[in-house]
Amino acid sequence: MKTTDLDTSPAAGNGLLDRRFFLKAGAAGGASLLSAAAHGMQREPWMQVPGAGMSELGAPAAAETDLVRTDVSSRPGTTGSGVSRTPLQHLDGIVTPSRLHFERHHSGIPDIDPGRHRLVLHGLVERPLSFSLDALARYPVVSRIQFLECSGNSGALIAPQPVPGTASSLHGLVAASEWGGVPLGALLDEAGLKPGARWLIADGADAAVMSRSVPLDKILDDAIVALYQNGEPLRPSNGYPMRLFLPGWEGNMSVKWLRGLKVTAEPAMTKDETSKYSDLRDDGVAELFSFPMGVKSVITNPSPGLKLNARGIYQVSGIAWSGNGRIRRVEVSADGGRSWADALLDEHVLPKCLTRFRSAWKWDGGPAVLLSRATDEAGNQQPTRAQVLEGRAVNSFYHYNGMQAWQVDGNGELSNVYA
Ligand SMILES: Nc1nc2c(c(=O)[nH]1)N[C@H]1C(S)=C(S)[C@@H](COP(=O)(O)O)O[C@H]1N2
Ligand SMILES: [Mo]
Repeated sequence: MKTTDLDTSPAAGNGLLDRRFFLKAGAAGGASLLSAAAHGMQREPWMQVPGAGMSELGAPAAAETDLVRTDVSSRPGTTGSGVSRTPLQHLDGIVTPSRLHFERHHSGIPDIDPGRHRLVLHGLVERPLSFSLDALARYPVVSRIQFLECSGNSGALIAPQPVPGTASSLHGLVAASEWGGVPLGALLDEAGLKPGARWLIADGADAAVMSRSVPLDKILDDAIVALYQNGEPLRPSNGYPMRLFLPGWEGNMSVKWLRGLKVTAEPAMTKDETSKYSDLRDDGVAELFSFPMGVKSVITNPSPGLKLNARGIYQVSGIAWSGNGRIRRVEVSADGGRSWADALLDEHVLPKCLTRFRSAWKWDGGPAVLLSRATDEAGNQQPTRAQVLEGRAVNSFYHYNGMQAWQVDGNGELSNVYA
């Protein structure tokens, strides 16, 4: 089927096509027509010798040099106090390979002896308990595919002028994994809550002793002590041998290398929930405990660094997520937000998970501004940048979930702009 045979009726301005386009358009992609020379049918060198053997550990194809975490950086004078970012623009689907899951450490990755590590549950409980890794692994495990996002993600978008960046450098502190672990409610049941128990203070076995207060109703709702990530035991950078995982809530609260769980009546007001991870308003009030991550989306392809080489039909694809539940709808604009068309959502639309969306777009070779906006099942619509910044103090950067605009210039290069 030639592209010209396809229904390219517009769904919104500047070339956005109906989202069902790709369902019927098998041949809209970049395959070249088979010539008489039948290029690609000769016996290539790699067909003339037996291939390589098996190996104990898999690795990506050597040619895929972009499949690395980006912007790996640590604060001056430290080795492990910083971040690395998920290369969002080089991934598709919804699951992030563990080796590309972003990292955020406040004092590096501790070298934990799993045999000696203990999780201690104490405070307002009838029976304080201590769990070894073996003991914990004997409890029933549940698993779910869910996102983890640092609340500092996308904070660069508060800059008064748009900073140059890629989907990864601007938004790469988000990832989704299949997290497996023991529901924390089961451990609390065993310990027995005392009257007045309302909060749980979780702390980690790293030198930063990251500690956060979590309301007990969240714990009883869907918190787990995660032991597995994408089917294998957690990786050291993501909390081995165990971490707290709080679906949909700001990443900071999912305490890695989980060591202490203290049941209390009041929050502990730790440094990590007062001076940090709080939202300063322009009236001087700091809002504490902004737990669920707001509804958000970003177009990952095309995006800066991925050039459009020729005019024609493209698949515009990206990820959307919400800490409030499922994504209900994603819309895409190619004219800077003047008109919108519904994107197609991939089959897996899971609660508190990345959802992959796709739109068909016919680039006419001229300038365009691509945007996406997501709506979650609770009815929250992703705000504009101006809406997010309203009422915020200057430099208040946590929990930024505004729409991302990518400008396409006449050469097919993309850049971060404010629409
Ligand atoms: N013990 C401990 N837990 C921690 C941190 C930390 O530095 N120490 N960083 C937090 C932050 S700010 C985030 S965003 C997530 C990042 O998890 P990841 O490194 O698995 O992506 O872990 C959280 N849990
Ligand atoms: Mo974070």
